[in-house]
Amino acid sequence: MSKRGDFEAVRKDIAKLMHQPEYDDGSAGPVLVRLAWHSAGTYDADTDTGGSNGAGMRYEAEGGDPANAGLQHARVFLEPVKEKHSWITYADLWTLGGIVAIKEMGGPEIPWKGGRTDYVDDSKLPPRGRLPDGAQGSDHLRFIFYRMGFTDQEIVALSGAHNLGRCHSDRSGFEGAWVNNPTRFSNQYFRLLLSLQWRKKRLPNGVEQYVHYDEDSEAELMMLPTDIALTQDKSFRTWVELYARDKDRFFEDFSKVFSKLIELGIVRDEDGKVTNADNERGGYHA
Ligand code: ZEM
Repeated sequence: MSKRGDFEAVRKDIAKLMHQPEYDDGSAGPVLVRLAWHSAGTYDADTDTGGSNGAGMRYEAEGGDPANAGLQHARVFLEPVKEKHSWITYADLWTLGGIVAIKEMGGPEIPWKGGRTDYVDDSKLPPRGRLPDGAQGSDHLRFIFYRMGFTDQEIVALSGAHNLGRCHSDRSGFEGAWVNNPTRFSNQYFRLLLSLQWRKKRLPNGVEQYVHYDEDSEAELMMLPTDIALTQDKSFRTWVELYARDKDRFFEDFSKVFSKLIELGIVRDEDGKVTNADNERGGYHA
């Protein structure tokens, strides 16, 4: 148990659980990043519903969304941290988990503030279908991400998270990793998107993705149809090209946009205190 509000102590314990020799590529990092993203990426700016407040994935309505398949692994990784620092809310823990994982995998420092609530406000629950579908194209990406208030540039920067981790046929139906070293944060994803020949492949389960056989590593790399769409759409492509040649700019922009993502629907006063978290019921009160 740490002192209430000692987020440094929590960060340290999250960093310690990153190394998971038995899991995927030996790291809890990628799935932690995906948990943070899916916890926040249900936000709808018009109706002010969804977002990380409430940690709704603990419950079937959101946790059982097929889009969230596999994220129980991330929640299980974080459970000992929650047990040790029981004062932290799940909503804070899941977003902080993503931040710490990105840093531990060599990514940028991302501004993070606590104060999210675990109180589930039924009027703020997101319906299913708010998260993107990898089988679609650029219109769908805009439909999903404009709803959250993101621009084309921000959509491309966020997509750079596909430097990390992999697809699992038993979770999404897609299969494989985007890059050769999927536990190291870099701009490799953008470079490979532009430099390799991607051919469409239909998997035995009927799902279509793009693949490239890499001679050096003797591994097949993959891209989702939505990833390929970023190279085919004029406005998106400009940013793919920029991030492929300028890693620092990618890190800088990714840091900003990920920070924006995990603040969606969180309202703060000038001291940074969250004003729309019901702290009486499941919030963090220092
Ligand atoms: Zn992902 N993502 N994502 N993504 N994602 C997967 C895996 C990961 C899309 C998508 O359909 C998928 C963002 C955006 C988008 C990560 C981070 C972020 C998988 C594979 C799919 C199908 C899931 C599986 O089978 O386990 C689509 C269509 C997106 C629209 C642009 C954004 C934004 C992210 C963070 C900023 C990460 C880290 C993974 C790897 C997870 C893992 O378990 O290894």
